[in-house]
Amino acid sequence: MKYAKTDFLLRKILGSAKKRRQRSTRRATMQVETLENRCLLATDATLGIDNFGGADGWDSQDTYPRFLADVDGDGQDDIVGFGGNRTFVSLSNGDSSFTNPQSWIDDFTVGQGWANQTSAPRFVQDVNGDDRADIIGIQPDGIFVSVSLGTEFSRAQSWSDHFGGSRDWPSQSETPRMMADVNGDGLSDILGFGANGVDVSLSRGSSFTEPARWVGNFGAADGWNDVDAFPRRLADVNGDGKQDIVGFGGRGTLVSLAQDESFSEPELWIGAFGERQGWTSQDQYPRYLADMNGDGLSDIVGFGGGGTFVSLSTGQSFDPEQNWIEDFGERQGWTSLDASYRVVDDVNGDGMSDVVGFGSQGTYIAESTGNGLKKSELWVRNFNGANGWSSQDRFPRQLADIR
Ligand SMILES: [Ca+2]
Ligand SMILES: [Ca+2]
Ligand SMILES: [Ca+2]
Ligand SMILES: [Ca+2]
Repeated sequence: MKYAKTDFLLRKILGSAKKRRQRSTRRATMQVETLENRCLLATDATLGIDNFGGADGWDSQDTYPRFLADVDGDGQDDIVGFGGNRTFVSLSNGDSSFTNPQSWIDDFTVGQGWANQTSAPRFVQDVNGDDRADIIGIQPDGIFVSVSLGTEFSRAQSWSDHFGGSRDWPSQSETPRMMADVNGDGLSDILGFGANGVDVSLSRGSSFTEPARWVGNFGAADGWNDVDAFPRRLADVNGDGKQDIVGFGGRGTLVSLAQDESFSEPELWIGAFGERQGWTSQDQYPRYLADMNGDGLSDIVGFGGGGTFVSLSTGQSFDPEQNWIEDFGERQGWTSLDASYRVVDDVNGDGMSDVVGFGSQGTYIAESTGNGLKKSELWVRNFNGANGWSSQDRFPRQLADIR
């Protein structure tokens, strides 16, 4: 296993070296040799595995998912990363920095059988109402929860026998399951986007209720048959404290508002950010919902070819989209969500969401001003493909090049 990992990394490096052969065969060979030594060192050293293993590990959001969520309840979002064997937390200091990653639980990772987000999705949300985000993971036999104790996560416990792998819930790509507070009680609930509609299980603080059908739409039967082509998100777009469904469909962006134990029928809120407007893939052109201007209504943030586009919510529709920064887009080198993960969340606690990008050198942040985004800054040299190798001059860029 250790050597397989090393081999895999070396293959990637050799692939990179081949591309550059004409320019600098000798240098490429030397770098590969250096790497081989460092790889063997890293994989042989037991204590170092999680740190250095991250070096070749944090390269897929599907296998090693990273989240932003407030796990210590100070109002600032922290980084939670599911590594090879441990789940790490880097707390936000609120002053343009994060603490170094610390292991909060030896669970919910590849090492404990959570192979990837497609087959074993994990979420980081507050399900017990103490304002600290918890870990929720779905396995074939149901939903498991580890609540945050502020400095670590508790042992995993079963909260529901539903929504696991079965005929009805084969995978996250066919039948995505998500979390959001849809009844406004402060506890995050479970939603399953099934073939014929959306089922909801409400959190009761220590378990989830039996599932109920809230809307007969947003499933494969109504054309939502591809999670990458037609992403669906949950966010409170009208400011009533209940999170609503936002679907990026063929015609544009559709909204179903959360009501009393149901969702309204979908309505087109803007003819933009949809497949026909060129937003053909969530991996290539990711779209999120986040409150960018601090008015309590969630807005659309889309990473397109030319940078980051924002469409503010009025509570009844979305305003025309505007380019808030020429960064984090395809033409700036952010070619896919898998290779260069981006997320939108409030990392400095001012109520306006910021853009966080896991780039080639580390974690970049562009803070929102309410009507634009400041120039991006490097906040922490970690949680990225180059983690641990960044002291080598050119190597981190080579890792980014080969994807
Ligand atoms: Ca909690
Ligand atoms: Ca709730
Ligand atoms: Ca709402
Ligand atoms: Ca807003």
